[in-house]
Amino acid sequence: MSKTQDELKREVAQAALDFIAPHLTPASMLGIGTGSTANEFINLLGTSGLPFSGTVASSEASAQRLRDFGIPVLDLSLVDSLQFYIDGADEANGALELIKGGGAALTREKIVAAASEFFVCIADESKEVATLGKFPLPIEVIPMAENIVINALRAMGGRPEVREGVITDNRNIIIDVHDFMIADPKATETAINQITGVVCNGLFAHRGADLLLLSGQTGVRSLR
Ligand code: ABF
Repeated sequence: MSKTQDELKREVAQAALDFIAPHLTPASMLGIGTGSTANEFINLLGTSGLPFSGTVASSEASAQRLRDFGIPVLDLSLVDSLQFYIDGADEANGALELIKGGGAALTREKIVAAASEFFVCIADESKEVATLGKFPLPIEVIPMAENIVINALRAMGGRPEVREGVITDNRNIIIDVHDFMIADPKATETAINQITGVVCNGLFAHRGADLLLLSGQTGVRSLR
């Protein structure tokens, strides 16, 4: 019988916990991501009894889930660095470059990734692609710049659409870029960041994952 999506998420979350466990000390600080795969990781971490001192969360939802397990959650401004960041993704390629931000938390996720010594990305293999861009690329934008950013993204060959009814934690809008096959993720990440009014884009290419764990019907694959 084939494994369900939930079982695949649990399996890859367990693989991440097994990977970090030997490296943890009572001083370890962890960055924890957002989404259903990250939630499975929180469930396992919360009952693991492993040594670590606390966490920084990439969303309020994850922070609450961590606190429900009695795990300390700190503000990143109080922390020097994070030993590991464990989070999901919307798409991942073989170079460990990612699209993230389907949950609109991309700016916070990018800051946590930047503060981390080692990023473990966890996903089921449905997220694996040869070329990034089938998943619409999320971009956080200052509201008054909506039109100029949309025009610039059209000029780059994408089909930008404002995500209706969504305001980010930073009081900005999200523009999702559809039909955007991203041949050079690092160059595209840089180019989008140059558009005035863009706060952050969901390409995690310059700071991609350090380890990508992908669960499938035959087990968990590890890409580094
Ligand atoms: C976060 O959660 C986001 O960057 C990404 O959008 C999403 C993946 O969620 P799930 O694990 O539920 O597919 O990491």
